[in-house]
Amino acid sequence: MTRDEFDEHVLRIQLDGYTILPGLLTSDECEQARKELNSLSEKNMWLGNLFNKGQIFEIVYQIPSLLEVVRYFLGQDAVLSGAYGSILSSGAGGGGLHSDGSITGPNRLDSLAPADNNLRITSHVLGFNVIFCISDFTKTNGATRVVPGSYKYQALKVPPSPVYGERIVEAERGSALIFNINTWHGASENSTNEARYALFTPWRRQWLRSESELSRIVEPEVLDRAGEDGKRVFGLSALSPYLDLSQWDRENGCPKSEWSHLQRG
Ligand SMILES: O=C(O)CCC(=O)C(=O)O
Repeated sequence: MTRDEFDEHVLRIQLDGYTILPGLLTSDECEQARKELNSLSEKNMWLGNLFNKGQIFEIVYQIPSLLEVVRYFLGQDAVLSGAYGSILSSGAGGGGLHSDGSITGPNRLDSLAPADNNLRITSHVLGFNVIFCISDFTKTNGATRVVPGSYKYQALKVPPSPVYGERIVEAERGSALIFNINTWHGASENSTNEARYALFTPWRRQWLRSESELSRIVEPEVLDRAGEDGKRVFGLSALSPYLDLSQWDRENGCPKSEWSHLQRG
């Protein structure tokens, strides 16, 4: 990515709340990911924490140009907070829009305090969703739709769809749509006969509660393959201590026997 391209993506995120990074995955990588999603799905496996379920998915947090944009907004210690697959079948999609971060993040209704006056935090980017297009995203196959600029809207409640300005994001296979989690978005209807494939890879500020605690989920060999950067990406570089030092058995690397009930899985 050239400096000018980087600046343009930054501006798009600042103005519209989203941008499209083209050509992050090759056609071969998309094909491998598609096959792997189908195979997991045929085995009835949940399409979450994909980095542990197929080596092809490890690429999603190892693309320098993507990391550069993510870290520009979320800090150098931004953490991956999930990696999900989506197979949107014919006829599925459409319906309402939502913001992300409504379960464990800043858009959680129950976390609004009375003094917030029903206003969410819009001053800073707190998280992104990064959607990898494993299929071409077209006007008719269920591509994500977004409302440009909606990330600045302070009220937490999302108006019913169709919302003024909402648009379907068309993007080539191998691109990634990156958007501020405050952006109102949702899948559009897939009116074609083929499934739409995608990977959803949300990122958060390191100090924000993630969708999943990946530091405790990631397999050791997956972490190994991520190299030094893996510790940041999976949030291991800034873990809060969960035991008092006096409770820790240094020699054996676990809680002392009288505190063994505090052992983390
Ligand atoms: O399927 C899509 O295009 C939208 C995905 C979505 O809404 C989400 O990841 O929060």
